[in-house]
Amino acid sequence: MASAAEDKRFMAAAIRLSLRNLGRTGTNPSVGCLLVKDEIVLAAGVTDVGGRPHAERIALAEAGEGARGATAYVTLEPCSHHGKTPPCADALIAAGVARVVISVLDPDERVAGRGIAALEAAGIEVETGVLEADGRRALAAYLMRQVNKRAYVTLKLAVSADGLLGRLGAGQVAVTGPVARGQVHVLRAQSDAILIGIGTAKADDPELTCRLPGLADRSPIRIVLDHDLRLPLYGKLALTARDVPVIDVAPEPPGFDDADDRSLLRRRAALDSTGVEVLQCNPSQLDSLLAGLASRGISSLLVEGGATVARSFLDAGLVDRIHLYTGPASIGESGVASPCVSGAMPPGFSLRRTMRFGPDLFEEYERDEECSPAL
Ligand code: AOF
Ligand code: ZN
Repeated sequence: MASAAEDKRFMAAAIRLSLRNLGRTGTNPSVGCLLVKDEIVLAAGVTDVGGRPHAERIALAEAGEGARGATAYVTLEPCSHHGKTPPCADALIAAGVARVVISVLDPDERVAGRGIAALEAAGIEVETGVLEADGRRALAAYLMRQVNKRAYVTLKLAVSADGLLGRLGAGQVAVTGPVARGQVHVLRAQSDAILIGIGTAKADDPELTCRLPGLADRSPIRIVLDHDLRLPLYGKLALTARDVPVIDVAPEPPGFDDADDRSLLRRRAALDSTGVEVLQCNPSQLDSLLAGLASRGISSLLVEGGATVARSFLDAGLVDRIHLYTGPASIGESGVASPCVSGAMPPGFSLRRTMRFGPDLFEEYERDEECSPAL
């Protein structure tokens, strides 16, 4: 019988493994599973790209007969439903697994405790809630969409030493170095969608794709908040919209009654012709936008710019996590102030970890539980 410390050690490894396919499993969570016997890992599985096969099936296939009598460490309760794949609980039972250790219960109403019940009914010993806080963190986007029906929001800010985000009218200003920028590309790869405001789209002409070697196939959907349909037709976003989707969020369709409306309609038709999708949703109603994105299967949203957009998400109470990068250089005059800087964060957020990427400081802040929607 494994000790509590051993259970935590193997669960920590399973959680770490689950991060491998974060952002690549569609609406399905990226789950990690280890099969362990006599303190030796026999097999490991992580939910496959696209969401199937599930983690347990991959690990069981690898272990073969060796799974008999083993302990399975799974970051999410094994499924009990016949969805696109048969239940993992049945597969664990059939393989003769003796014990199943789970971090987080699955809120999917087709599962919700039934996975555990099936395992226990078959005489398997089940332990739940092991490293649950870490497990929830790794599954946060999935849990947010399942339970709260909205996308989980990470706000990323790159701030100069004097607390500024960039220089007005100067286009992209390098605030952080290449290692920190590489980290942002990893974060992009783990996110289902990335969002900026029209001001940033016009000033910076960003591409917003993930351009790290080995991760270039993992670009998120790109979203622009664009009240007046001003997204440049010949900017990088519109020009690459047929390769990586771009959603331009604009208010209700205009009427036909005045010249302004007619020009909006013309711009809309022009955007359509580039492959950009115009999504009708008031860009000021961020909660309905996040709900709309969730209903399209977008669980994680990375908000990347600029100050106005960051502030509106913060003011609406819709930021779940902040990734703050602080570079060593100052921007000085005509700089745009960041809504938050190291040591002066909005109330309700706590520092969770700090790292150095070359000359840059990275800090991750998480929303305090009492200020977060229930997960
Ligand atoms: C597991 N292991 O690795 C994952 C699970 O459409 P399906 O059949 O793929 O089912 C999707 C649901 O399965 C999803 O909502 C969640 O409840 C569960 N995901 N379960 O046992 C896994 N990814
Ligand atoms: Zn399953």
